[in-house]
Amino acid sequence: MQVLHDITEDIRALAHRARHVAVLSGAGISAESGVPTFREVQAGLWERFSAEDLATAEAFACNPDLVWTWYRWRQALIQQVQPNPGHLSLAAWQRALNRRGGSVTIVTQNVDDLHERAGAEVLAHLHGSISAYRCVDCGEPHELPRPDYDGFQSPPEPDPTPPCEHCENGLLRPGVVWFGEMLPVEAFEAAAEAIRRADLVLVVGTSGIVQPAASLPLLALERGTPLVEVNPEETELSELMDYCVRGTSGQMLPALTS
Ligand code: BJW
Repeated sequence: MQVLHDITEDIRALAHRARHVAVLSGAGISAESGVPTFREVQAGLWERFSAEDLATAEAFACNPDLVWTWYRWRQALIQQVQPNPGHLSLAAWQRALNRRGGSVTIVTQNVDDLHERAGAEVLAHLHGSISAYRCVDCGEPHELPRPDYDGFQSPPEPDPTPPCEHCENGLLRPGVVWFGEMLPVEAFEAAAEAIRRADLVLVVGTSGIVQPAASLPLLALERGTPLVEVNPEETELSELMDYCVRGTSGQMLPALTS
């Protein structure tokens, strides 16, 4: 494993030679847009809670209004922020490689839509989407108006969780994957296939703590496919990498992909 603090000619050459690239992204890629990462300390009403404690079915069952409001506030914040140069450069690279008959396949653990708003196509949102809703009882999908919180302000007091208008029995929940829940099987299999097919795999802005997403880079390792991490910090996955680029995705991805 080689640790780099800038994009060197070697690594740029690796990126230029690749025809089929797979990217596994995590919360860090959206950090420079202003979306807090999952494992940093929260602010305002939320500072007493860790994100890991709120992202569970048990937390929702115990205190649905609290968990509901946390998600609506995060959705409001995500709507208010913009894609950053990390998202934009991956989208541009995807278009450029597509034109040359290659591909950049993006697999994200993020529940935001910043890759898409940057103009990229995303193969799989492994942990779902923060703007999708369904009933906890009957599973009926629901569309809701955008939250009217100001995501930049101190988060509001808990709001009541809306009931399902379809079965009139259950409450609505966000369409995300909580701890202890299965990932969408087709999305996970498509992601695994993209990593197996790739001739270069980038792992960007993820701590590599959460399974099974964190095991996807092992599929590249098994095949000897070059693995490159972009993250300012060492992670659980760093040891698997050929190169660890120690910098932010907003700075390093434009240099790597141009
Ligand atoms: C920058 C940056 C910048 C900062 N530029 N970088 C095997 C062993 C042990 C446990 C398990 C296991 N298999 C399964 C489990 C249990 C569990 C798990 O993994 N637990 C771990 C905590 C140990 N997994 C599950 O429960 C999964 N389900 C499952 O396995 O089902 C099968 C099953 C069912 C029943 C019983 C048993 C098994 C489901 C996992 C779902 C995860 N969901 C969440 C919440 C989504 C909704 C929401 O957003 O609220 O997904 S948790 C949270 O973590 C979220 C994220 O997508 C995910 C990953 O986090 P990520 O993206 O890595 O963010 P951070 O914050 O951790 O890291 C940010 C990184 O960015 C850092 O490294 C920074 O340095 C970096 N960074 N600024 C680049 N500018």
